[in-house]
Amino acid sequence: MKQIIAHIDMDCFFAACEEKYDPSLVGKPVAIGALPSSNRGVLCTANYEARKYGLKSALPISKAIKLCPNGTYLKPNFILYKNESSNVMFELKKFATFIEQVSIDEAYLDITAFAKRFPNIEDAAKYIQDHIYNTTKLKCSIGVSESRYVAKIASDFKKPYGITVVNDMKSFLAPLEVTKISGIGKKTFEKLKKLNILTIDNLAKYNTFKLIDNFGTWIIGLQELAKGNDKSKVNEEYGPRKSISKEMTFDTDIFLTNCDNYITELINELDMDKYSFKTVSLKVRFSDFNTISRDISLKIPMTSKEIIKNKIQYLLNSLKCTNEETKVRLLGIKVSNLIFEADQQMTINSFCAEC
Ligand code: TTP
Ligand code: MG
Repeated sequence: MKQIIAHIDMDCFFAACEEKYDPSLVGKPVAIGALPSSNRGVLCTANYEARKYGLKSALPISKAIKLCPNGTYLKPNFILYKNESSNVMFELKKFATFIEQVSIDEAYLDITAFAKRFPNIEDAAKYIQDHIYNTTKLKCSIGVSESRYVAKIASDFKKPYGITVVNDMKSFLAPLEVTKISGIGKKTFEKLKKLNILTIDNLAKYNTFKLIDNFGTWIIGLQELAKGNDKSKVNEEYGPRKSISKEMTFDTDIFLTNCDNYITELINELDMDKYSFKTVSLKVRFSDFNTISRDISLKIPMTSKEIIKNKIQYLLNSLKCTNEETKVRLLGIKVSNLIFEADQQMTINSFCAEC
């Protein structure tokens, strides 16, 4: 392999974090997300015990309770998951020349140099998997390939706690359903089916001109992926955070005039870490699903939650629909235009140096 890319995806991440701190949950069906008491909302995830009952991400809680009445249902603890995610990423960096975190529980690693220390790539991947488990007590699955997107498909291949190394991309990809290629959603799949394109191999071998006639030139990129042609690299580091936000969907719609306490609750839950912000935004979804958002910008970066509260209050008042009857389904707040503490310090230092 010219480059060796590993895609790491943690197993039932939110549920595994909960099990880590409450071992009594291990071996029992556990789901994280909406609570049975709310009867509204969906699951974020479920552990592998719960998946035997059909519980999974995005399943409405009302259905989940019917499928698994004796399951343990927990409210998400995002601060815990973020901390655990940081620990995992910290450990993963030890093996990668380049690392790119793409979500809370997954990352691409360029392990070309690291893998050379082992007799084969499987051993290198096993070493990483064991190290993550030993240091964080969390399990992951790993896919390895010369191509980023094949590595991602491979990490899902033997979940949980699996390792899949793809040496021969063509034969690995050929029998897979074409929807495994990210970018091929339901609609495109329906159209592909009409052309008898069901597998990745079907797409790879289909006449390119006929494909363009049916889909447009954008399909060429996907056909190249189907052929196993993917030259993309692991981008150095994950970029700085762009925003910090919190949303709340109400079990029963509330009056806009009664939002204050919920706003305070949302602001208290904002995990500001070491960031200051220059923009504050409010999002409101009304009972008819009409959704609006309003922003306000500050002259200088701030860290105070009191300021967020003042600005959100101002934005709420400016909605001009404070009709007593107006009801709200969802409230969201966001701070953006973020500056990380260290960068801010650097700016101040360079400013002082110029004085
Ligand atoms: P995933 O990696 O998609 O799922 P998972 O880690 O729970 O399970 P798997 O073993 O199949 O990888 O997502 C990571 C976390 O992101 C998941 O634990 C919860 C959260 N999440 C949601 O909140 N909503 C969703 O719809 C999905 C898919 C995930
Ligand atoms: Mg996962």
